[in-house]
Amino acid sequence: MRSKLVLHAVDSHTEGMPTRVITGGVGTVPGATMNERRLYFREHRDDIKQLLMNEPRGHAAMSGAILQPSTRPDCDFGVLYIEVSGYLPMCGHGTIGVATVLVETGMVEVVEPVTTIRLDTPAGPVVAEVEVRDGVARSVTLRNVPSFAVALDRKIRLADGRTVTYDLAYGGNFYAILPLDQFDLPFDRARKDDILAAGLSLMEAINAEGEPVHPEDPSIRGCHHVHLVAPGSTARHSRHAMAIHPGWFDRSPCGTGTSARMAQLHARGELPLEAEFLNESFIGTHFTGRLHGTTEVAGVPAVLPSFTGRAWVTGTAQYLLDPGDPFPAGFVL
Ligand code: PYC
Repeated sequence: MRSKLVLHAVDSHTEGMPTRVITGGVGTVPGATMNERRLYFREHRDDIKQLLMNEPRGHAAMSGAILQPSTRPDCDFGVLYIEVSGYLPMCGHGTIGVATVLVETGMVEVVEPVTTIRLDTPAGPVVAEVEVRDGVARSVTLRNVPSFAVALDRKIRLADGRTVTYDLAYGGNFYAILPLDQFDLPFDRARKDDILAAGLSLMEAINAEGEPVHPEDPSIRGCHHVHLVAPGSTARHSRHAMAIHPGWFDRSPCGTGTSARMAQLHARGELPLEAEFLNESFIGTHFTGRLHGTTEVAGVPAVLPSFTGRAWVTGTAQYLLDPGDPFPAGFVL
């Protein structure tokens, strides 16, 4: 067996969505902040992301997180998020996977009933409170970055001539949020290709008109997620399909999407602070969310969200690259 590199991984899934947690083999990525490391990695080490996310080691909806030393004295670990689609500033399901792996592998001191882990992410620090019973991580409550509504009731014309009305909100990534029935589609997995195409067409139109940009960090930009709300959803229990660039669905209820959705509902006056919000994924799994307070991001009114979900370890692996492998970056079919 030969290999040009060895990447150590603990694979997990959060409410159905994979997170391949890379625990060793990458080294410390240059950069004074995790966002600088994200940009460096995207520029100089995309080969590692492609190897780990693309086929044959990954698949079209693969997602992962690379553990790093923290760049901040108040955090335990740094995290870089990788996906088939690129490098997210923040990923909720991925962070729940990371926190679960850190506890279950004993990489952090495990305290019952709650192990608190502070994580340095490209979007800012977040806190994971892992509920631990009999040494097992049962659930993770993640206190996410400040989230905010960018626009409500914005109209846009799509390539097929249809005009839709959507809200735009930020929860660690930018989310366009709108009822699925604006596309005359049922909330039915049998129509997933049409639902995905609808989400991608809106994404394309929004970015063509002008990418949303984070008011404090212009490197966080673009709308790559469309939150298609199912009929019958309310401000307490919502179901959705999350279409993600370049063409896949989140299997989990999407943590940053849940945060953005709660910020949108709060901006609409429909979700008060401390009210429980149940957010259900396309496959029927759920996160429970809550808003704990208000703040401002560069003068924009924002909320402080948390969400709770579960993750399970699915395997451990050492990913190798044989020098004779014809697909060192994998491939996308
Ligand atoms: O859970 O935040 C999330 C997420 C983003 C993309 C896929 N999952």
